[in-house]
Amino acid sequence: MSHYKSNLRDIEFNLFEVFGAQDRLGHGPFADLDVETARHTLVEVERLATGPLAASFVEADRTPPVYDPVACTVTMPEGFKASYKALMDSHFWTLDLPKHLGGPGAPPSLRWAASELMLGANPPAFMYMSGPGFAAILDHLGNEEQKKIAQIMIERQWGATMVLTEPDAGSDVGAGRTKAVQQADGTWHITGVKRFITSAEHDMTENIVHLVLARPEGARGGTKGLSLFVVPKFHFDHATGELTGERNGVYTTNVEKKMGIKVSTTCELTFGDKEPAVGWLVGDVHDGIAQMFKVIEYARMMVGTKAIATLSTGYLNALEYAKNRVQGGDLAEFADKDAPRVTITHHPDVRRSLMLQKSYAEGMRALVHYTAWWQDQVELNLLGGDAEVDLDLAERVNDLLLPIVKGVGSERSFEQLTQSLQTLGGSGFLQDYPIEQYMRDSKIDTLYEGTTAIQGLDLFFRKMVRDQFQALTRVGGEIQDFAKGDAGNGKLAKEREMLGKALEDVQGIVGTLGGYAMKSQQDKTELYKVGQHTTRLLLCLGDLIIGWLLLRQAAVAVEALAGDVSDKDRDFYTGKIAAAKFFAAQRFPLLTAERTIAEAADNDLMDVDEAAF
Ligand code: ST9
Ligand code: FAD
Repeated sequence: MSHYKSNLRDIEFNLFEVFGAQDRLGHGPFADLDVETARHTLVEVERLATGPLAASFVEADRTPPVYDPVACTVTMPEGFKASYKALMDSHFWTLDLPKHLGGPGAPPSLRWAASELMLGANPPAFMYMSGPGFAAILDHLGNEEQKKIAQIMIERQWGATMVLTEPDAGSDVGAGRTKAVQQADGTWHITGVKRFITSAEHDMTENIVHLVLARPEGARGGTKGLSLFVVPKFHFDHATGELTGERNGVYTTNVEKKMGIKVSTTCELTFGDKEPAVGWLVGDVHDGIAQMFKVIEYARMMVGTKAIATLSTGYLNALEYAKNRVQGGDLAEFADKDAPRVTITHHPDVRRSLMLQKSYAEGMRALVHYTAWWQDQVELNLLGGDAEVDLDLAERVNDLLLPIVKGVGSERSFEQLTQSLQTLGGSGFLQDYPIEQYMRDSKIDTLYEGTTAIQGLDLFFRKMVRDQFQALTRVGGEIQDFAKGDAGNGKLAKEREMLGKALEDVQGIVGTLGGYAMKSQQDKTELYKVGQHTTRLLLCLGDLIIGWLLLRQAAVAVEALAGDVSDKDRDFYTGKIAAAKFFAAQRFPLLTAERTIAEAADNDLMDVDEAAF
């Protein structure tokens, strides 16, 4: 039995019933991929995900990769290798590629829909698979020779990594000390130690290409002094891709032992200790941090989607257990000790918890699809299709939503997975069920690709203040229009009113933090008040958007239920309405309290002596 419980019905609901992918598929730049092919693709991806991809989930956790410190190599577990091979043989990794590199011409919305299924079943396999995706970015940024390297990476299905972090440079990437020295032949020699590098060593591909941030000799400090280099594990003929047999001087000198995603190798990489570590400057320009952010933006969306996919399968596992577990009598019959025993789905507290899990899992899936809709608009603009909004706005809104997908997606998923585990009682704590592993495997999502604190700072300072609130105004306007409209045929009137109040509360928090930021021009310590509340803002804006999207889904469901529907669909749509109403009733009122807290901010906390903590 597969650990992975997919929710293709809900994915298709988002794609076709809520966000209208049928208007984009089969047209313009996405002409080669029509609705029927898209649906077929998703069914096939689901088959792969719940089957061969999910098959190594437990083995990969219990018998993790083995590191040989003498040879600096890693042996991967056999079952995981089989999952990885099935994934590569499926060629679904081409979905993310542009057409000139062999992609099928799929819009981001379909790509993320398919990615959710793979990420829910086996996230490390998805990450090892990303070599061709890295190649697409190298193709975009690189010079002619590097574009050829990108093609070789795809043809030969090489692995790839993103290499930023150092022992003293985690969130603060600009503190990196890894050095690059230019050689007479135009190449660069890299020296230094990077840590925590995902997929940097394994035995599943012929070569691994590292994209490395390093500081050229004499370059300025901070992120702006960093450049991006291509550093392969093995040297190869740049025209044919044939390995020359020569080792490049980049070695994995340690593999971390971790809480979760144990099969994903997390490597210390040492450059230039033995042979020189030869690198090539990407695109012949010194613009490393901006170039690396092309990878990071994708990876932040990926991490959020991974977390949400895990919550979804966690919830569905919990639901299945709850429907079968008989324990205790109906609360309304509490005086009758002989009353029949019931399944735990009858207990109000279990129902509360299950509905909270459902509303976050489905509301955050909608958040991924909403973000992907904006990404579709970006691509339509770039590829000459009929976009509904212009490129500038599409990019701004996508930028605004990324920290929410990543930061809120990871935080709420982990939080709600504790609820999924709780649903199973003591059994949840056992390795007989997948949820304890889900929790261990998903904790990383709040940490890598920028911790939650970093997402909160990014959201407020870059995506709001620096954007002059343009993207936020657009999204706020859409929410306002929905709240003031008549969606739901009278059945969602109370919830739309609550949405209006929730919007006001979140706008209140934004305004309050904006006020502190303004005052910081006179008194720099006002920024501490902002910094104490950026994570709060992130989570509150997340709840607002999640609640709004759930209500949009509920409005679609109300309409669908007015027509002829199958019994299965009746249950599905009824569940949509129930989740939206529940979320509005139980989460929106909390935003008022959050606003009160933000408005009452002072700097007392900053004055507490460290010794008093
Ligand atoms: C990691 C990997 O954790 C974990 C999993 C790996 C999985 C790998 C597989 C997935 C990859 C897939 C491959 C690709 C597939 C593609 C397929 C599609 C074809 N947005 O604010 P400033 C830039 S890796 C955009 O002054 P500080 C911008 O250029 C480790 N750009 O920053 C800016 O210049 P300007 C992850 C942004 O104070 C410049 O940076 N580590 C953004 O110098 C400077 O900005 C982290 O994520 C943005 N949001 O530095 C580090 N922000 O302003 C977290 C900045 O002129 N720390 N830029 O435009 C941070 O993000 C910090 O805020 C900091 C601060 C380092 C940026
Ligand atoms: P720190 O930056 O030391 O943060 C410690 C705490 O302080 C955090 O809670 C953080 O939120 C908080 N904090 C730090 N600075 C601030 C601030 N300015 N304001 C508010 N709070 C702050 N890196 C790569 O380059 N490539 C990879 O492939 C990769 N894969 C990884 C895989 C795993 C399993 C792990 C654990 C890490 C990986 N990383 C990778 C590194 C990862 O991106 C960093 O761990 C992350 O960016 C945080 O850095 P740090 O661990 O040094 O924590």
